[in-house]
Amino acid sequence: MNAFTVTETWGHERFMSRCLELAVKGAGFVSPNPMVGSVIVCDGRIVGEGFHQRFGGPHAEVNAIASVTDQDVLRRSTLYVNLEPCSHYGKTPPCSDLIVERGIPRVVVACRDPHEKVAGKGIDRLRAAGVEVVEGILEQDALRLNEAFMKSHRRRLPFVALKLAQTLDGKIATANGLSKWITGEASRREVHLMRSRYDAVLTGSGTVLADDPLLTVRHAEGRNPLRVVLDRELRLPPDAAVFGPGAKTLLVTSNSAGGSLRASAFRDKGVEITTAGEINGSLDLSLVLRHLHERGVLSVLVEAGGRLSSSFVREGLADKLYMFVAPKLFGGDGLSSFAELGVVSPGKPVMLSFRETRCFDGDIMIEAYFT
Ligand code: AOF
Ligand code: ZN
Repeated sequence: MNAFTVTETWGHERFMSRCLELAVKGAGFVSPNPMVGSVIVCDGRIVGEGFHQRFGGPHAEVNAIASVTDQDVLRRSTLYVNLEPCSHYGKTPPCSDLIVERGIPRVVVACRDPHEKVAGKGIDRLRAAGVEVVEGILEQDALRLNEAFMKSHRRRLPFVALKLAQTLDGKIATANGLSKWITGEASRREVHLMRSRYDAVLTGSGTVLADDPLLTVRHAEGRNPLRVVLDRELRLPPDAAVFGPGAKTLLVTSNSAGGSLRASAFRDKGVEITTAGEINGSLDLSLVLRHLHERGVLSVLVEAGGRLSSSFVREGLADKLYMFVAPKLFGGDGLSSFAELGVVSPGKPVMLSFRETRCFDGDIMIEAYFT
């Protein structure tokens, strides 16, 4: 690489990171669409910006282009965007057509769009019209930003993150099952922010019985996710907090319990009930996830105990872990954050890769990916 291209790549990265910064402003508002930001650069300066603000609204490129009033400037500009411009008629017309119409000569893209109606066609459309397209700038960051959107389109399953709060010696509760509150207030605020950015938050009947959580967003700004409760035997009382008002709740139970008289008490409260088959005496988690995918859920935050969290890991359904760690010890009689993972050899553990650590007052949060 000569000095000129090094400088040029650095310039591309600087403008693309601004796109990513803008895109994040849509977090919690655009799903099931992706978070997208766009900037327009003329003579080395940003002359226009835009991002996708809410589901069904104009795309980032449309907003960025609209922010530039001088049409001659567009004909000399480069448009940066973290996702390939679209080529299809969805809720809005194709952005690649708009770019061509406005005579923008160059487009810099971070990553391709996995949406089956786009998938490379947006870039082809631009190139066919003579627009220069540079690809792959900050690609990994862009893929990570829209990890839920990417997985949903590629695998037809939601992105699954597990959130656990444990002591330094890996315990999520004392021996009698009590767990409130292991981590402090700052950690809890962060969890509420996370909830607002996930489409669904999922828990099991054990956690509802032990903690009676609301699973809504209260200590942060943002919308409530869909609450999903797994209760195979329908043993939960309909007056548990998670079935109350404030957010929608989906109760998943076994085929046999779903038709029972008890189920109607939940329906009367406005709780939606769906059934799933069982595997070895537990609800089939991949069926649950497929059902959530079909109803447009891109991402699921699992806030459950050691058993359900472990099932997601054992079945290879977990993508990410947020582990909050408090500087406390509960000792060997406490309950472990993960149970029964089936690891028998230290040479064959469940492997993760650390992504980031953050501090929340006295606690640490480790973000890691299952590999
Ligand atoms: C967005 N915002 O900034 C970009 C998107 O139904 P539509 O017309 O809103 O199209 C949604 C698809 O368009 C979306 O799934 C993605 O493939 C593509 N690009 N979408 O919502 C944007 N650039
Ligand atoms: Zn578009």
